[in-house]
Amino acid sequence: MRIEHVESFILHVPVTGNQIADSTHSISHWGVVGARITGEGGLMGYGFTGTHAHLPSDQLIARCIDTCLAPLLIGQQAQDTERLWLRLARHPALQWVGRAGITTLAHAAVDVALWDLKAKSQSMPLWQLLGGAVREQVRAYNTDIGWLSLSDEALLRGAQQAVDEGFTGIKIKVGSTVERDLQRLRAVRRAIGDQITLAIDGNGKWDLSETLRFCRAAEDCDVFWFEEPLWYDAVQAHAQLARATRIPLALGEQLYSVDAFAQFIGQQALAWLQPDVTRMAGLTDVLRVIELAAAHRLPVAPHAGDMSQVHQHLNFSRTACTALEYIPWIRACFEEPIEVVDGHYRRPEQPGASTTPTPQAWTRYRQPTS
Ligand code: 0YR
Ligand code: MG
Repeated sequence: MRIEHVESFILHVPVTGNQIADSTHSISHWGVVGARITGEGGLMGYGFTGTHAHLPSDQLIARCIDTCLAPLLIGQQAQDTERLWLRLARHPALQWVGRAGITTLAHAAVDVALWDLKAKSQSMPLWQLLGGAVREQVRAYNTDIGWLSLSDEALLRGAQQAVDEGFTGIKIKVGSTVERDLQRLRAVRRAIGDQITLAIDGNGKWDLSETLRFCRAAEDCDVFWFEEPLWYDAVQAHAQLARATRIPLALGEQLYSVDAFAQFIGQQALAWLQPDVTRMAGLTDVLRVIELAAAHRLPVAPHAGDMSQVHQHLNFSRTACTALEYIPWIRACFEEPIEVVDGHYRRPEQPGASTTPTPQAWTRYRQPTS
């Protein structure tokens, strides 16, 4: 199928309660910055990256899609996802000015749109195109109850409510002060009992000495994983931490390349890998990380920059992907929204990658791309 048209789009969608914070970010909206690719015959594929809805930087991503990537795609065969991935990654000018960051996010949106188009053209949900379902149920863990901006009471109430709704896993944010976060972690563990997995996420805020102090005191809380405990690129420090604590370490949402994952694995710094199709250069590159994980017998829990619209297809079709984040902010924007029942994702059945926005979302949340 010949690619006829490529166009960027930007949606800004409010988050739960209109404001949330982790240790590093405070946001009111999630940015859905995407590409719509039209093939011959008029079939459309949608893909997007996830941002903090800052319009000037979102417009840089949109401009990268429209002016740098689109010209390399027009006239090409849409189903050639691997070849087109390399064509974009080897862009004669972008490779020099930006091997990571905005260029990667733009590439992510385009790559996912191509996979959506390919799956739609074969009338298959993406998980089927990727080889078929490997499991009946995909376990969801709820992050949306755990923000640092929540009061202690709201945190406990949300955690209890998630358990009552059937979630078997939750994740809470840390990275404020060691004392406050320890007290909240202990209170949540007491409230939910010992049958629910409880992960924590530092979003890269603390240094090694604070993190070590926290980990020593937190080890009796049965922490499922500690995500982004340290600065994102600090491979050696993560390896040192991994040797010093029994708490399993996880990260990936700030890594842009397969090589970066390979470095962390090589230093035995990680127990969980968290690649994201919106943060790496799309599904094509994340599939490589999943292969790498499988080769090292490491589990994968995709990070939800796509709010799991796309990642659910990975968890249904890849044995290494054994847990999936749940944050419901943008689900109502899509023709086939993610749906979690009794703590498990319902398998999507419509053709494509579950990335097609509804006409209502398209008019309600649309922002100018320039
Ligand atoms: C705010 N998930 C994360 C929120 C989330 C962030 O940017 O989206 O906390 O991406 O760390 O694991
Ligand atoms: Mg995280």
